[in-house]
Amino acid sequence: MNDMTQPVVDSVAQAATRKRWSQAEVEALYALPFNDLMFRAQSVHRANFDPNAIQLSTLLSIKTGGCSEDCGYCSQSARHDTGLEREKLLDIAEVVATAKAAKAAGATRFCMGAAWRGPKEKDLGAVTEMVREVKALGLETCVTLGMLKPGQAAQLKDAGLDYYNHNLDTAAEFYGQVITTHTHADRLDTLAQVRDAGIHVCCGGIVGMGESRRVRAGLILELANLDPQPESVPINMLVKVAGTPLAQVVEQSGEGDKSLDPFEFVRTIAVARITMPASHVRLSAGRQELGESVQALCFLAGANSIFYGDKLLTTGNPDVSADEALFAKLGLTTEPVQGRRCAGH
Ligand code: SAM
Ligand code: DTB
Ligand code: SF4
Repeated sequence: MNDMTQPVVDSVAQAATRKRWSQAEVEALYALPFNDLMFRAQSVHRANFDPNAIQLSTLLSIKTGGCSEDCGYCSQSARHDTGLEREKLLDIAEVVATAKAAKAAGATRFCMGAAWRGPKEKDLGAVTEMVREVKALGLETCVTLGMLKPGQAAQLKDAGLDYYNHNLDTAAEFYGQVITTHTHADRLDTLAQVRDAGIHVCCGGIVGMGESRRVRAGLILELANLDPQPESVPINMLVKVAGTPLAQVVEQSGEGDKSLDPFEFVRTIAVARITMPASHVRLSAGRQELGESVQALCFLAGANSIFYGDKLLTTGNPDVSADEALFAKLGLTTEPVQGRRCAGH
């Protein structure tokens, strides 16, 4: 591709006007020469956001382990022997103390995760109280509680919830190879309930589970064709947790114990950025394994959010001090709450 200007103009204009992407169009983005893909992603990113500002979300597992579901990647499923201890729902005081510390460290959003198929009514009451108290600290609030029943999203909205995280995780065609205890359609149903309640949607997925590029493109396609598109799109690199079925499958596959090629991960970020121009694309699980250079490529490809804090839910994340050092090296700044820039800046 010699004319470097026209494709960018096309992609920005089309992204602004188009309603639906096709599988072939998303696969064509993946197949671009790496430099062309990065240029297009950068152009879309700069038209929609400050290219040097990163949004920081901190995660806390408020209910760990013992989950009824069989998600093949997850350390918290009761069906996998990962050595993780099942815990009770945390006390509100502990959650608030952790949220205060996250705010002091610079996070603007606090995301509370529970290892549930979905919340029981009694548990939802406790979670809505956590949302109220965390919100009162001046943090944006996010929860990820699994599948919702009618009326539950409205209760969360009333408590002041800003975002609900519920991932499609992988394309519909591959879903049954990863999870059998609920369906891809169930996930879409909860996402619709969240949207209807007026809560911002945080929805993404996982790559590196042994899926093909076609499946990765299918995931991005499904996310980009949600209408409206999710405000936040976490892209997770599989963390291979010992004792989970997927860690075994990936390690025993023809690729030996190799992870997904890092350039394929960067391509996924770039394709997400191009197809979802106004969404925050979050570099999520797997940052420790990616290392500084690949993370820098991800920021260049349009990632503009991270999970910030020494732990994800049950696995490790880069230390806060390591992230501060990386941000300093790259001249990155942190985005204030509601820091999205208007197109055209
Ligand atoms: N139980 C709720 C649910 O499944 O929706 C919320 C918590 S669940 C742990 C949230 C997300 O974390 C999953 O949808 C998946 O995308 C991600 N995740 C979990 N384990 C992971 C792993 N080992 N590697 C990468 N991402 C993972
Ligand atoms: C998301 O997409 N990734 C986060 C958050 N949403 C809840 C969770 C990552 C979990 C990684 C494995 C663990 O720490 O248990
Ligand atoms: Fe349970 Fe969520 Fe883990 Fe699936 S991803 S096993 S639903 S905690």
